[in-house]
This record gives sequence, C-alpha cells and structure tokens, in this order.
Amino acid sequence: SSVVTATQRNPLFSTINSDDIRYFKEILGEKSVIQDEEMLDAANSDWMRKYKGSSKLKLQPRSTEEVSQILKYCNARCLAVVPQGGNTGLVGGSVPVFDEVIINVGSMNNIISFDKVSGTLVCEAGCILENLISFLDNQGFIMPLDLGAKGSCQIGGNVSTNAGGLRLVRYGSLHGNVLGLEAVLANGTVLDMLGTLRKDNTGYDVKHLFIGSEGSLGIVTKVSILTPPKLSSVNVAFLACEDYISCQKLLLEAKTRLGEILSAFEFLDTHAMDLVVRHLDAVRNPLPPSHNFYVLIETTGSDETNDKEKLEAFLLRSMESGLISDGVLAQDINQASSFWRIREGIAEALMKAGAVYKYDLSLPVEKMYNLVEEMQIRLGSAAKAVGYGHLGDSNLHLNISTPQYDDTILAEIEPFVYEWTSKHQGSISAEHGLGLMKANKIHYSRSPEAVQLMVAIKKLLDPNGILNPYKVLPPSLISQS
Ligand code: FAD
Ligand code: 2HG
Ligand code: ZN
Repeated sequence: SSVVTATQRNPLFSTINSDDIRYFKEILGEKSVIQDEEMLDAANSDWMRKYKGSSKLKLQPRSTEEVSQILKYCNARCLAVVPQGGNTGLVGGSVPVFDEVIINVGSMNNIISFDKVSGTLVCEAGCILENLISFLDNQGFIMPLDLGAKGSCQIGGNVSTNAGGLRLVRYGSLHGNVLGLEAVLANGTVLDMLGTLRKDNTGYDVKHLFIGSEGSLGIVTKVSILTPPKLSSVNVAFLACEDYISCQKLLLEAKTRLGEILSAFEFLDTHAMDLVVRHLDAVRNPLPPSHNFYVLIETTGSDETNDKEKLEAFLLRSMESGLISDGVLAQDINQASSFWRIREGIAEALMKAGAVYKYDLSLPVEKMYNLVEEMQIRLGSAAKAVGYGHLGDSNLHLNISTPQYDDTILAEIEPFVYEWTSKHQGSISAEHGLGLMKANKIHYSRSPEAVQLMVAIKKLLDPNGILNPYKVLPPSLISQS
C-alpha cells in the first residue's frame, strides 16, 4: 500500500463543526471556504500520491488580516491547521495527516513592489515561482532560485522549505536572498519583518526561523527577496563521464576554470537517464548511448565572446584530460531547455515508473556515489537505486524505484540510509525538509540539545501545537508538557 501512517491524532485538537464553517464564511466569504470533495481530494493528497490526509476544509484567505483572523480563531478553538502552497513538497509536509484545516495563500499573489536599483522584489507569499520569473524577466532580472516545480510551487512554500534548486551553487540559499518577510503566528499576531535592507544586524534575525521551518512556526504571507540582474550570455553543456571520480574532478575544474560564470553543476547517472528517456515524451539523450554519468553545466555571464571562449577551453581541456568522454554545447535556447528538461524531468519520470522512495542528502562529494552503489548491492534485483542531484552543492537525490511499495524493500533502505549519512557527517535533509517523512529522524542530523531548543522555540511560538502538527519535530517531544 502507498499509505503512510505516522502517529496518533492528537486528542487535544477539536473537530470542525458548523459554527466554525459559519465563522469562516463570515470572515472570508463563501467562495474562499472550500468543502467540495474533489477539491479537497486534491489538497489532501501530495504530489507523489504517497501521503493522504482527510481534511474536510480548505481556506483561501486573500489578505494577511484574513490569515490572522483564521489563525486566531483556530488557536482559540484548538483546531489544527496545515499551511499548503503549491503542494509540490516531497516529504509529506504539505498535506494534512488527519483532519487539519488546509490554509492556502494562493489567492495572495500580488507583486507589491520591485526596485531595479537594488533588485529587491516584494510580493505576497502565494505568487507562483514561474510567474515571478516571468515578471522579473520583463524587468531584466531573474529569481535567485529555480526548480523543476516552478509552474506550481509558491514563493511562500519555497521560503518555508528553504528550497535549494538549480541555481544555489551561484546565488546561495534563501537564507541569504530573503531580505525580509511577513509571517502570522499561531495566535494571529502579524510579525512584520518585511525589510528590504541588505544589512541589518538589529538583534536576533528572527525571519530566519521561518525560512525552512515548513509551516510549523507561522504562515508566511509576504516576502522580500534579492534578485540578480539577467545577464546576456547563458550557455548550457551536456557532458558524459565514465566514472564518478571524473564527475568530482570535473566539478573542481569547473569551479576553478569557469569561476564566476558557473551557474549550475548538476549530475545524473545512467539509470536516471534511462528513466527520463523511457517515460517522458519527446525527451532524448543528446549523446550517443551509453555512458555511466552525465553532467549538466550552465554558465551565465555578461560577455558573450569571453564566456563562450572560456567554456570551450574548459570543455576541450576536460576532453583531452579524459574527464569527459563526450559532450554537446547547446546551440540555441531550445536545445538548452531540452538539456534542462532531462535533469528537471527525473522526478516526474520516477513517478511514472512506479513506486519511489526518495532521499535528499547532503554528503561529502567524494563519498556521495558510494551510497548509491552500496544501496544497489543491498537491493539486488528487487529495486533500482538511482542517483542524481545538485553535485555543485554536495546534494545527492537518491531515489529507489520499484514497481510498488513494499515493506521488505523499505526495511533494506531504512535505517541504513540514515545511519550511513549520519556516519559520514551528512544531512538527511539537504533541501526538501523533514515534513512527515522524517520528523522522527531528526536526530540523525541534529544533536539532542539542538532538537530540544527547536522544541522550546516551537512551544513558545505555537503553544497549542496547531501549526502543521506531526511534522518536522518528533511528535512525542511536542506532546510532552
Ligand atoms: P508545499 O509543497 O505546498 O509546502 C511545503 C511545505 O511548506 C509544507 O510544510 C507547508 O506546510 C509549508 N508551506 C507552504 N506554504 C507556506 C506558507 N505560505 N507559510 C508557511 N508554510 C508554508 N525542492 C528543492 O529544494 N529543490 C529542487 O530542486 C526541487 N525540485 C522539485 C522538482 C519537482 C518536480 C517537485 C515536485 C518538487 C521539487 N522540490 C524541490 C520540492 C518542492 O517543490 C519545493 O520544496 C517547494 O519549495 C515547495 O513549494 P510549495 O509551494 O509547493 O509548498
Ligand atoms: C530535484 O532536484 C528535486 O530534481 C527532486 O529536488 C528530487 O525527486 C527528487 O528526489
Ligand atoms: Zn533537488
């Protein structure tokens, strides 16, 4: 079965009644109070169709004030809530576990301001990432983050998961690029931290608590974000390497020889390539088969001639030294996006292939692929271990693909994968978060003291525990009083 059962429903939480519905309709209007079964079905089920809740109510506030009224009421009534954005999360964090009220700020999708001189964009949290990318494109700017889910994910969801993605190697994480935000606490208090300053050391920088806390400390309603200018020359190369050590060496070469123009360094293994070619329409391998590893390198700079020369010299050198065995440089924007489609389509292809167990790990680059190989040996012919990810950020996406979910396979994977990661000082959550999937695994990557501090912060900000319960932190630590 695909059903993931976590834990027991917290009996302290109330259940929705008709007075609650009446109140929400009064403050939000009929249309923003969703009880329609089909719409609830979609919101109860995650992108992977792996986690399923049974919420009877989804609310769509249109302003910070409405979010505040909702939370104030839910807190007083002890009604649990789950903040949901584009529902593209991969750790079961965005869907209810039981009957939590779903709150989606997707109707809050206005751009508030854009300042060209500083590159600061201020917008509401429900803006879809791709819409922000298009808006900025017209202004001659780009978002500092990009990811395969851009067509659906919301900037509020990106901030709440501290999403990494395909450009982090160049522009850094949202902890650096988010200059300010507005969030609503469990009791309805609106925290205005929507600054636009690059530098501001006034006491504790509290906004960081909301970046990556997966909706467990508050609902993000507005964001101010630093955006880089769009540079004129972008090049994308799709390369083949015969062994993993060559991928590693190529990364170091790319960092030193491409330097400031390097804007992405992604890798996939031959199994990932097979999956996208097999399951996605119109996707083909631009290189003659078959190679063990593929690397996608993007450069972004401001001098077309210079950048191209630099990249070509790098490619020639890497070819001569044997680090790459084949490669192709995109000749136009369509070819460039077809290369990106291969990399960005892997998650979708894995979904089409059947059941999938996902692990999103930070590991030392040198050891990263050993895990994929060890996993493949453990699994034998029962399942396929696929390795790909953001090599430039030491972030491996280990995916185990099988025809259907199977507890004996799961027992081969866990806790082995977490223990292995912990032993190598890695992180069990590089960019997707802990969600429901890993709430009880936090100790593999955080000390007991750090977890205790997180629990204390959670209790301070959300004493009734109504915000995204059962997620992020071990439920057993939250319900203790
Ligand atoms: P949701 O999935 O709706 O929610 C995610 C979490 O954030 C939940 O815990 C939810 O409660 C919380 N949340 C959502 N909105 C708010 C809010 N306004 N306030 C408070 N909490 C909120 N992730 C990466 O890091 N890098 C990638 O490269 C990447 N690629 C992906 C590719 C595909 C095809 C898919 C399906 C997913 C990918 N992801 C990636 C995972 C996911 O898309 C991102 O984590 C994304 O940031 C989630 O945004 P969302 O709006 O869909 O949030
Ligand atoms: C990516 O980088 C996403 O493609 C998804 O983070 C990773 O599905 C995955 O494991
Ligand atoms: Zn990723």
